[in-house]
Amino acid sequence: MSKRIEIIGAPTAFGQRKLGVNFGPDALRYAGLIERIEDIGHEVIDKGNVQSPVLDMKKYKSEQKGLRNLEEVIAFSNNLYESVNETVEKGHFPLILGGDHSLSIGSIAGISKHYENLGVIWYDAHGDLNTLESSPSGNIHGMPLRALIGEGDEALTNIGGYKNKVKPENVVLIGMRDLDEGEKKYIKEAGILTYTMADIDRLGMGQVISETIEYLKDKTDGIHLSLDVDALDPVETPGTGTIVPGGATYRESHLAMEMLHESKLIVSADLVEVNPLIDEYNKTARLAIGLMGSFFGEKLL
Ligand code: 4U7
Ligand code: MN
Ligand code: MN
Ligand code: MN
Repeated sequence: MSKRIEIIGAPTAFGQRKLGVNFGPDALRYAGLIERIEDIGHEVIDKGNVQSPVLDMKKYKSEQKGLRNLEEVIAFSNNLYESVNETVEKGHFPLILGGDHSLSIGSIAGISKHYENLGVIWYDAHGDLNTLESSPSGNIHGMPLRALIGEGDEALTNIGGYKNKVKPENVVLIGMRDLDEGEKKYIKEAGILTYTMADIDRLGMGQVISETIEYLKDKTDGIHLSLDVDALDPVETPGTGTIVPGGATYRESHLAMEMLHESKLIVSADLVEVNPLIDEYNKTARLAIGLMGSFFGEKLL
């Protein structure tokens, strides 16, 4: 079944402190993302990049108290929300290219509006479940999932004019290996289904993805994939701002993408945290487009 996929570039670096992640969307385009998906037989429309507020270098580099670059993150989230919302209204598949992971606040706001029970698969080394109080950094890219669940700064939880975009029981975390203390506590309290790297070692990625699909398929009316490239081992994806050793392998990640494709349950995706300025000749973007190949149904034979 071929799809109409709309690519939405989300060139934001405001959620963290390493410039260059805002060039992620173009790094992915230049590595051949669009051709790769078209060759599978899908129709691809590139909507270009969402408008970003101007980045004031002095402010960006300064020490800030509280939520870093909050105003810019809010402005950017509103713009992205509008674009994603429009794509879903047209019935097309939104593929959002990041940009740091704070963009999911806007992207999922635009998607969840159209679903009663959106499932979310968070493929990441991190839970991104901090609030300002639990965050060791103040960086909003460590907080999007918690904001989407409805906790944290009022402006962030209310993007799109509504709250509680995602229910904790509709979330699955995969690839976890760097959770802050507050996040661990919250995961247990909220009962979020979590597969750490240790779980992946023991069960195997195939079992992890089967269980994930089984867990979400009847209680959700669509599933969003949020793919942070730091879920993979830094050997595969060095070009990302917050690397953590011991990640998912190349083959494990392809297997995950192939199985998600076969499930036919995924309605939208973010591909985030690609930073070409700290990469090795765009290696991370090249790996990521291979993953998108598997995710959209490319076959080896
Ligand atoms: B990413 C961190 F403290 N938890 O909050 C934080 F370890 O989107 C990292 O997953 C967050 O890359 C990483 O700053 C956010 C840190
Ligand atoms: Mn993340
Ligand atoms: Mn991460
Ligand atoms: Mn990261």
